[in-house]
Amino acid sequence: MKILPYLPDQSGLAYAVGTTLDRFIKLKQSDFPFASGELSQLLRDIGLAAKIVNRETNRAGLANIGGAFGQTNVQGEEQQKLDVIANIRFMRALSKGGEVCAIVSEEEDSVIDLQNKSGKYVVAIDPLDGSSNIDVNISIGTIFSIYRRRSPLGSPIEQEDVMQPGTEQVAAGYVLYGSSTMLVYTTGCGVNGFTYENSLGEFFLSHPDIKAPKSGQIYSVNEGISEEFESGVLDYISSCKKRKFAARYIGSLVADFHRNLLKGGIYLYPATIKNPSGKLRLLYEANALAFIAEQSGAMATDGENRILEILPTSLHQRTPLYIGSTELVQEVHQYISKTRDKITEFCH
Ligand code: AHM
Ligand code: MG
Repeated sequence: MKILPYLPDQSGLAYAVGTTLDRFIKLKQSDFPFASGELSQLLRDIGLAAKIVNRETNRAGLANIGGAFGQTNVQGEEQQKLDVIANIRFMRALSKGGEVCAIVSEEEDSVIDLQNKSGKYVVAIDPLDGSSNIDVNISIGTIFSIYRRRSPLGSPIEQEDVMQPGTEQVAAGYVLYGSSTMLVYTTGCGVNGFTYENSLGEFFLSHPDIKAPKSGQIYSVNEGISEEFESGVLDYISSCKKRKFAARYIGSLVADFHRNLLKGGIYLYPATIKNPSGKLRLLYEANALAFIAEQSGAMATDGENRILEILPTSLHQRTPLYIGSTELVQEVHQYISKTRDKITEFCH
């Protein structure tokens, strides 16, 4: 009889590809000094809600639950039924878990105080981003940021708990409901991506320690509204064209960001006449992706300032967003500052 010894994974990686999300989160808990497991549980709750939303998303066409719900959200945009479903699913998961005291959601006008006296964390979430793509079977996503509350445990929620700059995030991530479903997150110690295996109902580590390329050849912007962009941004877009960069724009921030994170590229959503502060929301869209970008070696700004350092002043605050490969974001800055300087000179 021939007996072979079992040879464990030789890859040298502390966390091998194929590790389940739950196990990975548990193993990683030791990265935080004094971790009591609540953040880990919160991340697992998000993972579970993501599985449920993934199921609903896959069924959207079949069950005829896509389409307008006939309500508008706080930004006056038409709410899709799946937005509502995703919001309910995440709210439920976050409130039942017991780790969260307050939630800021794109779909809710006000901060939701969960009246959970022992909840240490505040979550800002866009439960289903890119919602205009639901009905046409194109990738959509969930974006989340996690903060530690600042006011004492047990006391009512304060403004300071919610209005924290992105630098204070303890974790952030996104779920991409695409050709496969992925969950990508960071707790400030690198970025890891997990792919969902439908038949097993599990997320498995598929993209350990993601590092964004320093540069790239993709630019992602809604050029249909470019007449409303400032001239520095237009000059930059022309320079991308001269260099024959690929124009790739899905119109789902998570999907556009994810592609550029892996392949190298830049996503731009500048200020426009219609949206002078940009379209995207600081608290539950830009901050999370900026944290992930920086953790992977990429960069995120509003054209001038680091996204993570912007002090929020309102819940649904918008910001221009330039995010992606560091060299490309730095380039667009140069173009923007050149033309802004000229305008300042002219005014003096
Ligand atoms: P949403 O939160 O209503 O879905 O809007 C956010 C989306 C982003 O996912 C996407 O990058 C952007 O809006 C697209 O905007 P536009 O259609 O103006 O290009
Ligand atoms: Mg959104």
